[in-house]
Amino acid sequence: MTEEYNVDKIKVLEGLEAVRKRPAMYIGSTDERGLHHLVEEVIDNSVDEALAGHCNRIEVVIYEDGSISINDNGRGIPVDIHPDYGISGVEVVMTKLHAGGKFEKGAYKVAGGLHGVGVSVVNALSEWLEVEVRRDGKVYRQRFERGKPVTKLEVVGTTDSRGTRVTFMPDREIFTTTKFDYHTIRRRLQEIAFLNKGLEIRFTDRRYGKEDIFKYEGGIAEFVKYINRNKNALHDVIYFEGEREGVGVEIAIQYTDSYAENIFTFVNNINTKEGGSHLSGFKSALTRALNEYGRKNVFKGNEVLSGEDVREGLTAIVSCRVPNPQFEGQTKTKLANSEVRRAVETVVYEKLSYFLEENPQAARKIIEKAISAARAREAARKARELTRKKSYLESSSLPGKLADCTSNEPEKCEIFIVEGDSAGGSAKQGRDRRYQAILPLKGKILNVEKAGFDKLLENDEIKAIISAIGTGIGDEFDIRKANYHKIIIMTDADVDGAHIRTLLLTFFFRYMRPLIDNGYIYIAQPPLYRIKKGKKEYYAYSDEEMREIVGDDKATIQRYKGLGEMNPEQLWETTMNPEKRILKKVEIEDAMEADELFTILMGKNVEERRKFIEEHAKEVVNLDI
Ligand code: 0RA
Repeated sequence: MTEEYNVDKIKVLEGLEAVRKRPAMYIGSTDERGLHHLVEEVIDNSVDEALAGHCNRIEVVIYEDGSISINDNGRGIPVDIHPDYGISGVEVVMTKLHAGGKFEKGAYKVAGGLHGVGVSVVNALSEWLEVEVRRDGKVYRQRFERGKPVTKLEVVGTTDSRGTRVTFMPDREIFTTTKFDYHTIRRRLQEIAFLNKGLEIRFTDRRYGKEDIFKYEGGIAEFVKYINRNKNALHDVIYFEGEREGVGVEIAIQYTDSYAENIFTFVNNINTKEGGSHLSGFKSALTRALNEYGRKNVFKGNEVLSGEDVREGLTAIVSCRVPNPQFEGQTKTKLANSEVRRAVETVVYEKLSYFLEENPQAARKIIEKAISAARAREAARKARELTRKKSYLESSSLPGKLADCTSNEPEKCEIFIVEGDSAGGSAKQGRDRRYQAILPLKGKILNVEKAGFDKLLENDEIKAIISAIGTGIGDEFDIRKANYHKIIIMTDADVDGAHIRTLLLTFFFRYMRPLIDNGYIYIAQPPLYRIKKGKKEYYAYSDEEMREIVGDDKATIQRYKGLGEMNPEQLWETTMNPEKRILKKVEIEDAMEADELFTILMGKNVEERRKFIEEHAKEVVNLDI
């Protein structure tokens, strides 16, 4: 051994110092996302009070100086002295990691994932934090700086109200940005208000003079109505709740005439993006209840509705209260508790069957929608079988236009989906044929938002994409069969290019969603300008960069209108060469916003679309979803 074991090197980190040393271990990251976890954490504590039935109002204020306060009318953090620590409850909650025991809040505490790390973590990562507690007729206050108390817990007044107000300034020494985003916080607050009927949430952003009040007596039923506001609903929202094995189940359902499936699931107000046991319980009860009702009342022959059939055009919220939630999955947002599957399945089957019997008109519309989905699927299956016989969709015989790569290792392979035959030609010549495949698209691909499953498989461009990628679509999708781990959309930097890109993204989002969730989809960034300065050549990918390169000496500027204007070498150099190119990974932070975006951008309502594009001009141009 060359290095001696050195006891001095081992330093046992204790308390909040550990949090300041390794903030990412507690809040995931120190970027904008981590910053907003701080806000989430404090809000969660207030919402926990609401869940326990002690609080019906939460107030969030962002101040001009960039600090934020979260105020609630809950029980207030205990102020008496903790027997083990000899300090007040407030100080325990603010300075001890995972303070439990005497100050345990019990019942539906949020736990797992990045949530439930404790307000002490927020305190540790704040330049300063002030807590005000209103309890037993008195107002108490204490201030901390970078996690350390700088005042005692003092009585500063009297009051006849109760509650807790936490005000903090995130630490610039920790975070890469300390600017709270109005939209991120507003969206989450509205979501919390939808999920907790009757809870009033006020949000004020003094930096911009904005104010919102969210309060929904109808809870998740209003949530579903809100999500479907730009779609054509087939019936009024169906809402029911129940309890089994200590698990609270709340469901809201509404079918529209669209083809998309939108199920959002929550556990103790946490968005379980990866689904889990509650989602599978819901799906199986839905399929069972609708088939049974159909058999008794609607079917003429021996029809059987599949899961996909009964979920076409469905928007649903599944919200559960689970005493000890266990989360798994890549982002720790997949519910593992098996008792929840049984609870949700029982409640949904019972209550939905009852609803269908009591509301034959709505029931008929829903069953008929599912039957037509089943017919389209059956037609598509037959068509596929026909084309299979012609061995068109078989992975062994790829579409004629595809110039495949030679490597058989999907992890190393990429496919460029290219707009237009001429750019496709350049890409084929310019590529590294070992790892890069090229699939040129002739025209615009089908708008899947306006077409059903049967039309989907009649479209040549879509067929070519499906067979090249190899995973299948919908319920048959299997990511392990992907022929490429990078699927790169390469379109012109103009309006048509943007349109084709959106059409492709809509298709991937609706039918091959796991490709997006697993980070397989990318957007190529071709340069906007070629600049010649003397003998040197430069490429610029934005106006800003172009101005920087041009500077104040002489230069010739060529503006690229399309990929077709570049020769194979240029296309390789600027857009395809892994060493030099810029790729944007497509990430969907918020599935609800993506649904709204695609519904409006690709849907039938022209007036809505015009309004939306006016309001979101920037995002639509960049397509940063
Ligand atoms: C510990 C115990 C109790 C409540 C809280 C903490 C509490 C924390 C926060 C943070 C923001 N708002 C909050 N409201 C309450 C239970 C108190 C009791 O049993 O009286």
